[in-house]
Amino acid sequence: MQFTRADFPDDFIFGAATAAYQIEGHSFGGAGSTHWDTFAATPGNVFGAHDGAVACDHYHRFEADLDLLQSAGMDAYRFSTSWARVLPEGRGQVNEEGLDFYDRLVDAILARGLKPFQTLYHWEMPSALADLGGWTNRDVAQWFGDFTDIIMARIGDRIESVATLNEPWCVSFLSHFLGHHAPGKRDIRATARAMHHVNLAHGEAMARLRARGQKNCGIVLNFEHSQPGNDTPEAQAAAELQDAIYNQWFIGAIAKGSYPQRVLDGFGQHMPKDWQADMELISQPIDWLGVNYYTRNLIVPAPELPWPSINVTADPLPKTDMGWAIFPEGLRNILGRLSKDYVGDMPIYVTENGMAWNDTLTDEGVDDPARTDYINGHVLAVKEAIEAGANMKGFFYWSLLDNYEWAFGYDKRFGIVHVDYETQVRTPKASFHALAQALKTNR
Ligand code: IFM
Repeated sequence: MQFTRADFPDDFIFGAATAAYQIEGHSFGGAGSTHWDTFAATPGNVFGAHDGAVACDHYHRFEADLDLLQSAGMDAYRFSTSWARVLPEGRGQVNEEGLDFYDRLVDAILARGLKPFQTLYHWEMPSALADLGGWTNRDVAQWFGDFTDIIMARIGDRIESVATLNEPWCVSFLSHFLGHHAPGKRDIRATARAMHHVNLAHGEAMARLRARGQKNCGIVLNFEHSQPGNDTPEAQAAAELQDAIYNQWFIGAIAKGSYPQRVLDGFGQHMPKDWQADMELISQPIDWLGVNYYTRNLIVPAPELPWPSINVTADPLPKTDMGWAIFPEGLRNILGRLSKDYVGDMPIYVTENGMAWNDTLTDEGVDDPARTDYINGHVLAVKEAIEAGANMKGFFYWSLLDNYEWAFGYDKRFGIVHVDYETQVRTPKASFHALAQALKTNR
């Protein structure tokens, strides 16, 4: 790595991120069915019909996994608390075993001198609520608020920071318009509703957190570098529309209380009635912003398609195993833009950044120089953003462990720790050691 801790402010933290359904093993400990279980059980949705039933068996192995994190010299651990583990039916009867698990997890994080960064929703909608329309039902905001109260009453006294939701674009657009994630809908009306209700649920959860006196409350949004695929005015307009849908809709609602007009022009008639009245709740102050960044997309017009009439075109840049172009400049760019146009001096964390690679485990371990380069390039981009004035407070690698990569099942490996899914043996990769070495250098 070409950085050490000395390149960052004293209070800048390094960590790694995971999410409940992707690592815990959802069949353990009395968790209820989620829409990912049924989506995965439906042919054609998920590579190999893989699901999160066992995943990395983190439910039983979390102590050893946290030891790894600590041994890398990290400062913090970003994890999520599964709604369906705590409330198997999404509301009503609480699963005490689930609460006990998160209690033990938080204590174990603290015992290792790590800061617990919690995310309340990382995509496992309880099936019983999915039956009622999930994110398309306005009541989801109250259901989510109730879950927030229940889990925070148990662990809120010990966590460092809490995010309401992870990547609302994925929760709504990717899952209800593109159909790639559960619940696999492809419906513009469902999309408009989900894109508003996910913000409303954020607002309701924020209000509940504030009422409890919870500190350090924020949200994790995903951003990409949306760039015109050629130098025509039509490609420019297509990229601006993609940027509005992906990069502006959520932060605009939260930071400014408004939605981009060019998106409303496209699906405004499908928005829930009187959505404007919700914008005050949605735009209440947050304490920090989490930024997940992975790639850029080259956008071209697709006039033959209905709204938004855009497509992604081939990118000449080197790609990760997901086919995602590697473009650290995009991270520097979005961090600068967010701090200038939306959040000012508010603390910003890179809450996810990482790459999938087709790793090979040998007797010597896993040699993954491409991942080390990826981390290096993106951490240096964060350093440049700090130099340009962004109030950056931390960087979390995605992910600590190889894990369940949603529609790609266990086929894609993002971890700095290799997981053998047959034996559950963990092997830190060369990138893990490179990062640990960089973090060992004292300030
Ligand atoms: O694995 C996901 C994670 O759950 C959310 N952000 C992107 C990661 C890689 O696709």
